[in-house]
Amino acid sequence: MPTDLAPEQDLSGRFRSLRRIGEGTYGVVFKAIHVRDNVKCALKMIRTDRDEEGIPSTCLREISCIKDLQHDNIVTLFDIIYANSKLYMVFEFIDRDLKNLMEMLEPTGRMLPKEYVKSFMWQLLSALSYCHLRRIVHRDLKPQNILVSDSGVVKIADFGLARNFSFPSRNYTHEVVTLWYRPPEVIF
Ligand code: INR
Repeated sequence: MPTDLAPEQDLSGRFRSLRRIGEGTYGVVFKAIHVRDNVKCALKMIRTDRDEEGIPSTCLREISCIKDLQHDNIVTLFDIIYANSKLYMVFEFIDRDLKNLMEMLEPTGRMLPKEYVKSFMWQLLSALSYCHLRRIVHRDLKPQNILVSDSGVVKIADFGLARNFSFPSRNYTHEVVTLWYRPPEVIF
């Protein structure tokens, strides 16, 4: 698939793209290696040459939300690179998400031990509390957006639908949040 090679071609040898790992709210995510530092990272590629001119507002919103968030349980944005009409967000890499973990456990019939559930929950709530104190709402928390490291550290990703609510607005769209995870009051 040609798109799998895109980061390699566009980033002039700085990154070696390994595989496609997912699709964010917009843009494709690749696992890649920063060649010089030999560090694994997640490259989120955003096309900016489609129909609109410039960088999509959703993307600017995501960057402005996440760039100031520094917390052990929020995925770190290392860098932003603009090359060949594409914007790349360079993130720290984590091997799996909570959806993968649940899918691994399901066929075994085992459940995530209670201690893990408690620990994941604590980490998630501490990340959320950190966001909310800075008046950032994520608005799309779901297993795909919760990354889980080998050592059991949980990190929230994909701030593509996040909003800063420091300026109260009546204009929040209701169609936010993946259908399955929408609260009843939003569905009604
Ligand atoms: C994995 C993803 C591992 N790591 C999916 C994934 C499956 C298995 O999306 C991911 C990311 C990662 C990821 O390691 N770092 C980031 C995703 C995103 C940001 S985002 C950073 O914002 O959801 O696209």
